Order: sequence, then structure tokens, then C-alpha cells
Amino acid sequence: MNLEKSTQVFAEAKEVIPGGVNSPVRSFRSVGGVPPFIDGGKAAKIYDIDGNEYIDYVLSYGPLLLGHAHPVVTEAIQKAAEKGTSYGAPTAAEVELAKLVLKFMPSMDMVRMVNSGTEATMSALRLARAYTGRDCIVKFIGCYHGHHDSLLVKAGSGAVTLGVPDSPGVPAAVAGTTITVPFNDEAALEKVFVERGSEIAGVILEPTPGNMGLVPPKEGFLEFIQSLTKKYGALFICDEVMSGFRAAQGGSQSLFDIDPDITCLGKVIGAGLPVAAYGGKKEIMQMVSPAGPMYQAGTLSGNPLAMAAGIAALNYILDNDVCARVESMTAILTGGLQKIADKYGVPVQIHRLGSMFTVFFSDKPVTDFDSACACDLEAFKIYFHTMLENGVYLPPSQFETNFVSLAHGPEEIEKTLAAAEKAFKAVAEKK
Ligand code: HOZ
Repeated sequence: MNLEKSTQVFAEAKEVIPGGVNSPVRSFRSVGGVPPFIDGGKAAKIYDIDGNEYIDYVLSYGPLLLGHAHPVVTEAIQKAAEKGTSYGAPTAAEVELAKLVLKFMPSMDMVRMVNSGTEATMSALRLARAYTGRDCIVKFIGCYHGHHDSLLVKAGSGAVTLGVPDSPGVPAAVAGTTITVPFNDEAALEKVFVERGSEIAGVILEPTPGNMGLVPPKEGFLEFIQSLTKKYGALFICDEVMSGFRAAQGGSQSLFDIDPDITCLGKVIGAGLPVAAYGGKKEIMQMVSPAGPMYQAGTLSGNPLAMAAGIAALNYILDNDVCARVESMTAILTGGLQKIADKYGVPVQIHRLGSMFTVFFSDKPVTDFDSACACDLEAFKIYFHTMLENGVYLPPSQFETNFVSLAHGPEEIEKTLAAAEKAFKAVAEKK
């Protein structure tokens, strides 16, 4: 595969951007090699500046449920852009997207738009602290909720990929208000509440974590968290930035018997533009400024281009049963991957939920951060690079989730499985 131009631009990039990228996992540092620099995308494919094409399973880490440059989305953005790109004043489109989001997520009565998942979770924590008058937050080891100080503690995603799950620069006093617990460990969580329940403002989690790879909750685990938070007067905060419209149309919370106090959304609700949101019960959301005293603001929040993209995408998703359609294609793909891995005797744990999946290179169940970290990262590297060389672009980390879009049809799945034949064979031969 020729990556001459990407190699040259990457070298230039490293002179002007730290590590050459604007988000660390893109650098390929953990898998090695040069990241292809992308020139464009259409439907299920992306194209790099060297003229290589790839079937894309990154999809901007989830937002592109309809695939790249879906006409419904691009036309909505173009139309909005002709009327101006930002006003710093309210628009009817913000109300329309808010209503649409609330329709999908019955646990939420009100919602506030922000620009990134990081902002959404950061604001959700401030809200939980303001509402309860308490300082401590419980998070799960290996869950990732963006890069703000309170939550960059034992974090997954790029932080673990690059080996900095506890980043320098986070003040000890802030990190000290974050209590971490292994995911799926009811006893550890209960112990924390028994010892420090009166200090805990909320528990934040990805209900179906996707940032240590995709790890499902054990039966009853989410319900247990909900009952514990209720008992101790803490808030139950679900980060569905990744799983919203991906695990299912109503997010992971629609698959379990839970009713979070606050939910964070992002990715799909902006269809690839920088949008995220936090919302929840009216009584809690009324604390947010200017309705209440908890301050949070943003010049570009509710940006008209982003609102237009989100409205167009969510209406299309609703009208065309998109989540269910993409889920069934994803199931065909993961079933095929499992068969090929078995054929070559490569031990894997393939987890799928809706249109998200992870292939863990392990012969043991993956249920939490420790078991995810015990995967064979060398095998992952071989798999990753062989897929890339054969035109399949996967997240460059064992600790990220793969995403499928509506544009991934039988032809793309067949080509992906053909590449996987080579990839699993290569892994088996290196063993
Ligand atoms: N938070 C995204 C999903 N794990 C990754 C995006 C990034 O770190 O660039």
C-alpha cells in the first residue's frame, strides 16, 4: 500500500501539531505505521490522499450512522450554511432538535446542547454536584467520558491506548473527588457507597462501555447501580455519547430496566458535526443557567449547521428504521468474523451490541478493564494492519469500538470478510 503522501504530510504535521494529530488515537502510535491522511468519504468508504480506498469501521468514532456524506445530511448543512453559520442567538432549529432528542429518550424531560461529549459529561457532573451539594463522583475503571479533569482518571479510549489512563496535569485535589470502581463489580460499588455514600453526588458510566472495547454489563448490574444511587440520594448519570442510537434507537437505557437522572448524548445526534447534549429530569435540569444557578454556556452551542445536520439525520433514522437495519447487517458481519477466527484457531471474544462491535484477541471472557487489558495486543496489531492493507479501516486500538453504517451493505460485508480471512490467517501464522 502506497502511503507516500500521507508519510510526507504526517512528517509536516508533527512539526506543527503535537504528535501530528488533533486527537491522540489517530496517530497509530499503539499499532505502529503511518496513519493514512483522509481526503474524503462517501457512503461506507473513505479515501486517502494517496488514492487508497477503505471500507470504514471508524465512522468518526460513531456519529456516521448513515455513512459518509449522506445526501440528506449534506443538503441540510448546505441549506443552513446559506443562511449563516452562527448567530449567538436562539433559533427554532435548537427547539426542533431538542424535541426530537426527547422523543427518542423518554428518561429525559429537558436537554441542553453543547459542542462535544467532553463538555456534556463535564456539565453533567457539575449539575450533579450542584443538585446534591456533594463533591464526589464515582466512575468505572476503563470507562471514558472525555478529557476533563474529573473524569480523566483510570480512563479508557485513547488514554489507555496511549498509556496515560491517569494523565499528568490533573490536580490531585480534583482527582481526589473521583472514586473509581471496576466495571461489573457490585460488591466494590456497594462498599464505596457504604463508606462514603453521603459524599457522592453521582455515579457516571457508559451503560455499555465502548471505550475499553465493547464490554456488556452483567445481568442486573445497571439496575443495581440505579437502586444504590436512589438509596443514597446520588444521581445516576448515563453517558450514552457513543451508545445513543447505536446500541439501540433509544440508547442502551432502552435495553435495560433503568431510568437515569441525567443522560449525556453526542456523536449520532450531530451526524458528524460537533454536537453533544446533556439532559434529564426537569427538576434537575431547572438548575441549569439561566433557569437556575448552575452556570454553563457556549458561543457555538446549538450551532445552526449542527442543528440542521442533527435534525435531518434523526428524522431519517426514525422514518427508515435505520438502527434495526444497521444492527442486522452488523450481526451478519460479526457472525462471519467469528467463523473465520474459529477456522484459523484464533481465540477471540467478539462482542456486539446494535451497530457496534469489538473483536477482543483473548481466550477468556472480557468483562472489565483488566480482562480487556489482558488481550493479545500483538495479535491485534497483525489483524489491524492486514485489514488495512486489504482496504478495511478499523479503529487503531484494541480499546475502541468498531461502527457500522447504513451504507455497509452485503458487498462491503463480503469484502470485509475476505480481508478478515487474510487477517486471521496472518495472526494464526505468527503464533
Ligand atoms: N472518544 C472517542 C471514542 N472512543 C475517540 C475519539 C478520540 O479520542 O479521538
